[in-house]
Amino acid sequence: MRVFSGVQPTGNIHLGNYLGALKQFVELQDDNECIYCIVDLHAITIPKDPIQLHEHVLDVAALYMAIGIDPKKSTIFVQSDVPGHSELAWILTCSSYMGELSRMTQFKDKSKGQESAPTGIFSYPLLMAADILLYDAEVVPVGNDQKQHIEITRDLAIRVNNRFGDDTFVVPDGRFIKAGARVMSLDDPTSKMSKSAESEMSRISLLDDAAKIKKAIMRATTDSDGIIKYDPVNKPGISNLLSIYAAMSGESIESLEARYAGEGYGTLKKDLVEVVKEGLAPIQSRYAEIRQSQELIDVLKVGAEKANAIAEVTIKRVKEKYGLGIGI
Ligand code: AQP
Repeated sequence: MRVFSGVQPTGNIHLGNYLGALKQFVELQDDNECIYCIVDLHAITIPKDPIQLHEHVLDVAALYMAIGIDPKKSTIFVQSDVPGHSELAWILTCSSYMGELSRMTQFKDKSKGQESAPTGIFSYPLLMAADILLYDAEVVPVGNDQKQHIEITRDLAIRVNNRFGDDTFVVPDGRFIKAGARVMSLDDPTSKMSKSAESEMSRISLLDDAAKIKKAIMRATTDSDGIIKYDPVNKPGISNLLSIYAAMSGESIESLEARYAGEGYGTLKKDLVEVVKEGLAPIQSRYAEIRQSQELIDVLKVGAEKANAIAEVTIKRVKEKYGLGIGI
């Protein structure tokens, strides 16, 4: 299977990104042809400091490798190094409707309260659809928050295929995992953990030190009944901690509920601190080795060459279908 996914270089990758998406990236690379992108064009939908953006691109690339994405097995590259993403996004824009884009919940959330929302936030799903369709990807491992964007990608592919033939685009499927598919904010478990949330205590980044991990988990919002039970509707805080615990340790939520029955939240939180620290320690030490290395730049250059080679074939095919260019 051809697998494609990406992460925005908008800050340090957190447990939500890791458990919802990145862990799957690693699992999939042994039996599939995997293409993993750092989606910097998506990051500029909200203005970014250029020097910081560049650093974040390298941070994410180094984290990809630190969590176990092996450049010998998977292609790792930066989105803006492959012009086909922008080209296909425009072509898809011309096959899309304002109505379907206006219905995207992420657009509604991100534009809330703004008199005039940036166009990039509105057309973001078209660039994401282009990212996926450019590589004829069959499988897209993502967190639950991207379900709607996968749906619109499928709709666009089917619409264009109905017009020009089924050999135009591969219609992709999303791949969502159970535990960790939607990690919630630690200080407000009714909203998702996010890189751009103001409060540092809302998330654990993969590079956080032991003291920050402890502080964020011990302060995590829970309820007052003291019962350790997975019930995301009525007990979102403790349910979030249980699902992080399960995803990081591999132990099932049911087994955790049984093991901690009758214990206080403090005991569960203390143990979770250790589980998270142990899980992140090897990632952090590998990251420190890779981040300043020449190997990182070499991997991204080779990755861009490989990605461009695939993208150019798709762009040529799609342009022919639409009657664009003179076929050079
Ligand atoms: N809280 C989450 N739980 C599970 N999965 C999540 N993902 C993001 N947040 C959670 C998944 O991580 C992958 C990469 O996400 P992204 O960086 O491309 O964009 P995002 O979804 O917008 O992530 P953030 O952290 O919320 O970034 P900001 O704050 O910059 O918008 C995706 O597969 C996503 O599903």
